[in-house]
Amino acid sequence: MSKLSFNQGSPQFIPLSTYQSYPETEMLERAQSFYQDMKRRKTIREFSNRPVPRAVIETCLLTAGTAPSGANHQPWHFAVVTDTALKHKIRVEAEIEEREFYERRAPQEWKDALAPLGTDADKPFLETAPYLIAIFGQKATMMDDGSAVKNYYVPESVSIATGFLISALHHAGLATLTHTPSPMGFLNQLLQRPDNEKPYILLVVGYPAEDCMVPNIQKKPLDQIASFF
Ligand code: IYR
Repeated sequence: MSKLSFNQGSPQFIPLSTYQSYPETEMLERAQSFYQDMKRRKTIREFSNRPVPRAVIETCLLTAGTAPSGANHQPWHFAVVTDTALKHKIRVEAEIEEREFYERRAPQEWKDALAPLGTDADKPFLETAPYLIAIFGQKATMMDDGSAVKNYYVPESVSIATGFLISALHHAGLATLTHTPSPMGFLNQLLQRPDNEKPYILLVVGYPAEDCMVPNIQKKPLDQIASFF
């Protein structure tokens, strides 16, 4: 593929045939029922080892791939890990960073902020959960001919795609943890991703453990997260 063949050339438009409108009452019902469903989503840290069908993961990744992105460059890569030995290596590397974080790097203020979540440096879920999805952002897209096409708004694009992915997985009946070992450059090495890619999030995916507990934390009400003008 040449440099120009990526989203190339003058615009070509097609009719918007996929848009669906709803009567206002139905719109509100849909908005409310989606909110109720999304509100049930909780980040979990206790996973079951029950296997998850790969087709579900693949379909949710396709959903993530529908996210909007800067210049439609889709500057993301999802490295999906199920291999036991690889999960073990990821856990070992993540726990090295996490131990450093909790014992030395993190300022007290940060540790205080995390206290209600009950997190610590032990990350057994990195081996228990059936799927780990390492989400990379691509500073540039490498073309087949070896040239590089610069990408735009990479963190924004990757974050939106990750939101789609978390929502899709939740919708399918799976639970997630947006894990952020820091730094997580070890993921490039373990998952053979090139230097132009930066790992953003290690998404842990699976079913909750039988006796899964979650922190009793609340989301802010509308008047604290939005203003209308
Ligand atoms: N990466 C660490 C610390 C951590 C940081 C934030 I900000 C969180 O919301 C949760 C955890 C860990 O995963 O434990």
